[in-house]
Amino acid sequence: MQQILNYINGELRAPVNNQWLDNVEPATGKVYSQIPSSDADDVALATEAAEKAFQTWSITPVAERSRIMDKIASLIEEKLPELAAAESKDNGKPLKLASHVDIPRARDNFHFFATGILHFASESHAMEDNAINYTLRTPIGVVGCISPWNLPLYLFTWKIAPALAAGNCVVAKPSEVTPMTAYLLSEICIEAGLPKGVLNIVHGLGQHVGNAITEHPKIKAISFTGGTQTGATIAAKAAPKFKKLSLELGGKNPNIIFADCDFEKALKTSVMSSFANQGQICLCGSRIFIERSIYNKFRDAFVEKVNALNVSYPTDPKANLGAVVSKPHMEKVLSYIQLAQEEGGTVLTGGNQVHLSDDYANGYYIEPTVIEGLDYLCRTNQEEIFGPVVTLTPFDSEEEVLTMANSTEYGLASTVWTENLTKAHRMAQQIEAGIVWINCWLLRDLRTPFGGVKNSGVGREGGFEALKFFTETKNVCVKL
Ligand code: TXE
Repeated sequence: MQQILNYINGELRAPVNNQWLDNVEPATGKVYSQIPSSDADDVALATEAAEKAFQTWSITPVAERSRIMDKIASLIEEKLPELAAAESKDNGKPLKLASHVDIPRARDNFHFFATGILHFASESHAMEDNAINYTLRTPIGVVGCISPWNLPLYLFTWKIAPALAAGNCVVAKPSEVTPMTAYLLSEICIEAGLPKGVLNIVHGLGQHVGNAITEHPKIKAISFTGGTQTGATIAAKAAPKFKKLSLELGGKNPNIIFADCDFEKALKTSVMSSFANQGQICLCGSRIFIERSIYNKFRDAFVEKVNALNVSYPTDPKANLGAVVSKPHMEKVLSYIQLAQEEGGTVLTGGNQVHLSDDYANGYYIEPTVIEGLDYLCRTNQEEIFGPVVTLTPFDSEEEVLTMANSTEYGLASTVWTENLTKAHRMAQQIEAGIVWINCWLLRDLRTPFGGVKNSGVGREGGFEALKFFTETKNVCVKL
């Protein structure tokens, strides 16, 4: 049985306590590898290595940091098939999704910040009374990056790349549910010649490793993506230590479809925004609001397309949906489908666990599920399900749909479908979200600010926002 290792001070090593966790393949429900069940001792070693490496990495010329990071990007590209296969096996997502989305984006994250750092500048402010101010943005030191299981390498590198580019050293923790590609990234970093201790990857449980990262006095900033509840736990521990915090949390995103939309485009994209990655993307549009005059037409056409989706094992080229990430998560999603029916919803299609055959008989598969007839304030429409489940709700006016869209504790992303530009901009202004897509979904420019409001998080990732997060800002005022 393969045992993956921590990556500390440039070496692949077992956890100090020699304790291991089973890693289950969602497609089959079988244990296929083991990961370190590390603890505070491993985080201490990683932090010590990072602190030592920081003395050099922080003053390494930006062009050299950029070169090494671009080498990592090239190696991710070179090893794309192996990384995609590992990601698909670890997460349960279709192989073609890992190949076309997850791993290319991980490559792009490294390439983007390897070049972005070359253009990162700061301001100066001249004063009338013969003085000038200039702003210095310097690396923080050792930072912590904690990431989730839904887009494992994609989100892991989305944090690590800007942190390294800005000259910090990192103690990173991938989800214990999907550790494999983070382990393969360790090997890539060694091959790329990343100096030892610059990046350290510690595997294990959130309450042991994640918590130790949050608590460690020498780790000055925490960048976290995951559940809102966990985000609150991290914030409570980090706040008294005055650590910088970037929290990308849950979402319950509205997908608003007006009668004057481009119907076919809205329909096709809504299938994607509902069920991509088995609905396990914090940006998925899980609450679909449809203007009443086209409600029946859209509902029927949408259900017809959903019925044509193929739930299958991840390496099946025909798979539109693969397995959800774990047995507990499958049970959580199925419990919400049960709740929806108790709250008065009607399941228009789906609603059941899918039982495949042979090797996949014990995998975690759920039918794409569409539910109508629920009140917009019921739990099903207020709580993040994070699976292949969407609800349909008609609306009669902009005011009504804005009230419903903004009614949850979340505010991450939203989608608006209308050919009326004025209405689109009016909606974008009033929707409580960090991201508004108009006539598109998941169209991403890495330079843009990324993050949510309310219980969807604090701070912004992306572009210079990320580089500013991972630097300390100092103003120097000089009397001329
Ligand atoms: O997140 P967790 P999970 C949502 C989604 C999902 C829920 C839980 O609703 O069902 O969050 O998912 C580490 N201190 N999203 O289990 O538990 C943990 O080990 C420090 C939305 O993935 O938050 C993992 O590495 N770290 C999200 C990471 O935090 C802790 C994507 C995320 O785990 C910790 C995924 C602690 N006390 C889930 N406890 C998005 N916004 O994209 C856990 N961790």
